[in-house]
Amino acid sequence: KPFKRILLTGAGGGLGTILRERAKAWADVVRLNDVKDLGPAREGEEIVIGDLGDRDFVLNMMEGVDAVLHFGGISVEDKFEPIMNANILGLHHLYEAVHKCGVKRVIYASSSHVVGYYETTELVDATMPLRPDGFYGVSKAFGEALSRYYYDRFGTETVCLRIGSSFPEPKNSRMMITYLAYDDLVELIRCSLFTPRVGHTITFGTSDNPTKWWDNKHASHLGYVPKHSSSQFAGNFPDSAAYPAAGDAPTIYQGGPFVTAGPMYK
Ligand code: 15L
Repeated sequence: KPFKRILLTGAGGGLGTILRERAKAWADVVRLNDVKDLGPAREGEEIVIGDLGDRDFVLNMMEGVDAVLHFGGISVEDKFEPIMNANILGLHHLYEAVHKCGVKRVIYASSSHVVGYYETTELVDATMPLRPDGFYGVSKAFGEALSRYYYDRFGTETVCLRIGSSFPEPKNSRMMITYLAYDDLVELIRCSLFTPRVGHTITFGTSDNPTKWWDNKHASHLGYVPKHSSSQFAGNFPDSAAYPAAGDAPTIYQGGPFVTAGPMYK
């Protein structure tokens, strides 16, 4: 297999659970990390339970790793402190460890919420200024900046995946636009892992949905071609073609409900 050992963080999360099985095609061993219990290790797996906010833990976890799929951390809007621990401090630990252990490439689960404050009438590309829609989006923006720095400083390659909405199927009209089928997610990661030179790439992760908010022209070198589309679920959301229908914030802005979720104070 191409890699000896891939580290998958957030292995117990929504996408981590999918990748736990799918990453096996790419590495002899998949090392799985989460803060929560992951059950027993299956064939070809190693399990390391611990907190990304714990520096020594993260440094030890990286020993012997060739590539990282970083899907760990807080994945929705929350109070600043947990986001700071897992997504900001944790990311700093991760890149320190990546550098120390000479890991060549990181696939970083960023989010479309780094640009959630663009309006739903705008077409956004990877060179446009960030407009996060909450603390969560700000933390993902930090990850994009930190990984850029590690590329410029040390040549560590990262592909930042600005994932839309990756679920079994779209749950509302907005997700008809942001939907990323699991198979397309896996294909996007495969392209991100095996394209010979990626430098620091930012790519939007969606399937080939009828409506598009994001222009992936700056990531064409990845060769990612989505095979799925939200169109097969159009019947579930009869008025989704007219989205946004109303004039309230969650439909004006791409971030949808995230834009009004924060800030959450203690
Ligand atoms: C995200 O970034 C979240 O991780 C995910 O749970 C979804 O809510 C998604 O965005 C979305 O915008 O639908």
